[in-house]
Amino acid sequence: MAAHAGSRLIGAVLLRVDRATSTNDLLRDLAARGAREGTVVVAREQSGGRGRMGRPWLSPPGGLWLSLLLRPPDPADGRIGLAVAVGVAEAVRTITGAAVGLKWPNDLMLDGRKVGGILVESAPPLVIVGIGVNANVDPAALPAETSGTATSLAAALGREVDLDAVLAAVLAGIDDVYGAFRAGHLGEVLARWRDLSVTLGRPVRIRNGAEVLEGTAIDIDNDGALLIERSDGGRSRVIGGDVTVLAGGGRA
Ligand code: BT5
Repeated sequence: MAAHAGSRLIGAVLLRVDRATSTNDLLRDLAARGAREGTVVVAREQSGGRGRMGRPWLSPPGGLWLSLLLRPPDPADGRIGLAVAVGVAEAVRTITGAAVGLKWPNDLMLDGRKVGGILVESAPPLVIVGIGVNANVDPAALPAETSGTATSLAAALGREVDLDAVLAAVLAGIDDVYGAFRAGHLGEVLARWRDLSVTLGRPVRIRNGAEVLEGTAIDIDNDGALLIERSDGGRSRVIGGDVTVLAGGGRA
């Protein structure tokens, strides 16, 4: 493990490994052995990377696969994932110039495709946040089910990005937004999320298990839930699920 200089929380302790099954699991083990808040684990590749609800997350070399340990005021606060997504998206935009946006709740989007995702696993009083960014990954090497829906920074920019520079920027970006989050500046964090959103103002379909809901995504509320205006004019408040942005309508 190597320590950074400075007073930053996120990445003050940083462990790099060549390969992990899942960096979330590796960090969970470290947490059980007393790792402190802000500890980060980065793997060059994962053999058992996962997304939400146990879905597989393909993690070949060339991507940015990391997990970080947080001890937030309320480990069940769903806005943690939104806050981390803001930090990652802002940093990637600044350091690479790629116009990464956010799709509620946890997707990093680029050119209408998924370029990364965030997995929040609560282990009270801790929270383990996994972050995957397809940096220099060839989208053609990703699973067939992602064909046409996934991209990478390199594919979109037409050049490889400097993984270490992206990692450093992402850690600094999360440090910044998590600082605001911990200080209780939720309004600011949610405003930054809205600025990056590719969901709001758009017609969407939301699947949550067997439930399907369609309408226009109009906002996120103070708790980070997605507010939908249905075609019958009524409103729904969504706290989980998978959002598909439907073609047409609204702002980009
Ligand atoms: C996510 O889940 O988007 C969260 C992904 C989190 C990955 C990080 S990597 C470091 C840390 N360690 C882990 O084990 N995980 C975290 P979800 O929204 O459920 O999206 C999963 C779906 O995305 C899958 O069912 C596939 O369809 C698709 N997918 C899989 N690998 C992908 C990839 N590399 N790029 C884009 N889409 C992918």
